[in-house]
Amino acid sequence: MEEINKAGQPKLNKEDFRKIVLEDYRIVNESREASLLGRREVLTGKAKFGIFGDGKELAQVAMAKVFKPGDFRSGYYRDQTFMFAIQALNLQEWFAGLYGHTDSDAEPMSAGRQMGGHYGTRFLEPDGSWKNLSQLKNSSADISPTGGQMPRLLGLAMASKYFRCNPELQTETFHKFSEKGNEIAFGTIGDASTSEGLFWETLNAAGVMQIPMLVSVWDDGHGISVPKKYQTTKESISEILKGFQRDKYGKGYEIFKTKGWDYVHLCETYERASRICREEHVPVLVHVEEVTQPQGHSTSGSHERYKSKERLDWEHDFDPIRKMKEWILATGIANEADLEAIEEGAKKIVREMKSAAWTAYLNPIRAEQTEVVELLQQLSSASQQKVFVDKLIQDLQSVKEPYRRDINTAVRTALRLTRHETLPVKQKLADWLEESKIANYDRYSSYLWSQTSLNLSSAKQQEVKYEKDFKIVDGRELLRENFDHILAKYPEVLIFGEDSGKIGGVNQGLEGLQAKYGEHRVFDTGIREATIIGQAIGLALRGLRPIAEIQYLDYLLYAIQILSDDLATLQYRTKGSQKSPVIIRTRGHRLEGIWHSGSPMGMIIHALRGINVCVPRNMTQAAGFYNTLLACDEPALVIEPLNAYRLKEKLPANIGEFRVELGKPEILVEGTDVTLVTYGSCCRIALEAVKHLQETDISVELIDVQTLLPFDIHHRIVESLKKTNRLVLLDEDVPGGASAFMMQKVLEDQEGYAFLDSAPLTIAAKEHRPAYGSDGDYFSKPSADDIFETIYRMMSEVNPARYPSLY
Ligand SMILES: Cc1ncc(C[n+]2csc(CCOP(=O)(O)OP(=O)(O)O)c2C)c(N)n1
Repeated sequence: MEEINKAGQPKLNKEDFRKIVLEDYRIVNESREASLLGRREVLTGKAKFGIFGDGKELAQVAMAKVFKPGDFRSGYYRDQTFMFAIQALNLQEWFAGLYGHTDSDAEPMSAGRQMGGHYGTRFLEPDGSWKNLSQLKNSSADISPTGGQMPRLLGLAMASKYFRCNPELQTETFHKFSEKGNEIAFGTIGDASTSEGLFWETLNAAGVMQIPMLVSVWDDGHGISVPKKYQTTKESISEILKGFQRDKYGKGYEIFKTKGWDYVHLCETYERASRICREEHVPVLVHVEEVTQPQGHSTSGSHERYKSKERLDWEHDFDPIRKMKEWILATGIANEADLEAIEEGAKKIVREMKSAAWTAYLNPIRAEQTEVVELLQQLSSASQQKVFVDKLIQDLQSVKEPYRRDINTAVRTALRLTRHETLPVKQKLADWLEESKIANYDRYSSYLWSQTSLNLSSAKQQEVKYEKDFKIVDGRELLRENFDHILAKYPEVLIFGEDSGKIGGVNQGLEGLQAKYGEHRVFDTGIREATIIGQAIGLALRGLRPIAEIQYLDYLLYAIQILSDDLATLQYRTKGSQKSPVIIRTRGHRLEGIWHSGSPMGMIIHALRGINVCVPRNMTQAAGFYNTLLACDEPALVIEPLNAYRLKEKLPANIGEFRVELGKPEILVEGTDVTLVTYGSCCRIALEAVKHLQETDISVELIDVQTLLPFDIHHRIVESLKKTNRLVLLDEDVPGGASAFMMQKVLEDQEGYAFLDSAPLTIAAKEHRPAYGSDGDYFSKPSADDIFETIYRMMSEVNPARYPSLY
């Protein structure tokens, strides 16, 4: 192997070489046995779904050899062998994942939240502080959407470049994140998933940025049943990427081809590929061809349905483990008996680990089953419903491998059956249910939001202050001053997006900041929203604080998939063992035209639970949000009001320091007749309407919610309702969008219905996108006239004499 012969490293002696080869043989055999047994576990019903790494074993042990502490993986569901080889996962944990064991010590990848085959390591201590990532072999947490691992990979790789070129970060504080940027971000992807746009966007961006990203394509010729001829031009990803190869005409990629059954060539290839990538910070693609998939795609179907006999025969003959064995025997590294001993050992250990994982998964559930049976027996002896309760007991006892839902249903059914009886044991059952609810909340619903000491509740408001002779500036200047302070204060902050660098943003909120802080801190990107977000996710996973710009809110749709699938689920799908406190900066609401005045807030808040959504009405509030968010460890989207960059605001004396609390509405006008709830650009229009309403003797309490996620944490709005007894919710989303969300929050969560004297109303935009021009705006979005008339009519219904009909 080249690493031994040509890399300038001391040549391994024969015995050490033999040990390495046989150790690899052990790993690949154990991994294969795990795949085989894993499939059986699904077919017998113990596990729900299985997707395994059989056929990809050799490539992954080869890749693991060059994966160093500090490196990162962003891959997909085929990578079990790699995870075993870097010792980031053991066999028992792997089976625990298959069973969905909810204890994160037993199943450290996702605590049973993700289906098996979705890998990840712990980046955080239990208290949410960072582990020393430079000393660990790290894997970001997988997601199921094909190609979805690519955007984050870009950021993981880019972080190395940032750490390498920024001396401010080569200090003690940042050592746990990087050793001068010497880390590679390894990506893995199936050949068919290279058809996804995310793959191409990522590949191009990494080539432009020249970052240490090493992508391996496991090419087994199919995406489930669909062969390469329908996936890839010329049926070869490395062939069509030839234009990306670096050469005398410019920087680019180093591209390698190798074969999934050729152990020696794989090891040599990864040695060369990783050296270039790590030392020169050049992106590399390794196309691993001739890969097999012995058990087919997943447990959902069989590959005999779509693979020809010739292909199946070839896969049999070119099974990578078979080929490795042939090579070992041919070279005399070991004999048949040695290898058989390894194979038998692999079978035995996998069986043992499988049983240990199953027992560990089942025992606590069985203990609950026993406890509940005892309680039900007590109930049976006291209840008139004995016959029915006994049947429940019998049914529950007969379940050999119970789910928690069986036990919960038994308790809830028992309470339902005995609803007319007063029995002390019923309290015990209710207490059991309550405890179970708390424990299952932790198992299945915790960590959507940060649960660390740096979560939002830790960052209290810091009032904005003004000098006596404050300056009046444009909104954009206020923001720029604030970003200037942020960049000076936090070396780990970097701001990037389309036009964000040289010109400081199309609205110039960053004007001059690239010149002041350097191109590595404030910079332009290509037009590639999905990977701007992915870049930010990866950077923040490595301890940096990216502020990623999406030029207009309307273009967030290009990134909504990755925000929703990756960022919003990250803490949840790892049960808090990874975090990525990305800040996304964008601008929206009303301006001009279909794609520059959107406010699709309902879509956003429904897709992005897990990300905070701030909707400031002006740039002072926006700046206050940025300051708060940087003190916390949660991801957030801040939507600046597009029409407020040139509006005048007072320049705060404590710019860069004052903080606006999330989830805390602000009362803009106090009133007694109607509570009007809104946010963002609608605040200014509402203010105008409120003025006119005052002239007709209608007193409106105007509330700016300021953030939609979280929404009015302290239930301030219902306090207003107690006074006014009337509720109007206003925004410029479609009807039934974020205004309906706000209504549900106020009426249901805050129990506002109890205080209403009039039917609650929403005022929203039309169902279509906003038309162009001032008239387009007037007839598409709620105007001050619309607001005035809606509220006036509400009052006219209450008191027609005082408020006669208008027309
Ligand atoms: C966005 C998305 N579309 C479809 C799927 C369903 N799906 C899961 S795996 C797969 C095939 C992937 O094939 P390939 O990338 O070659 O990887 P392999 O499974 O062969 O290793 C498909 C279509 C998905 N998970 N995500």
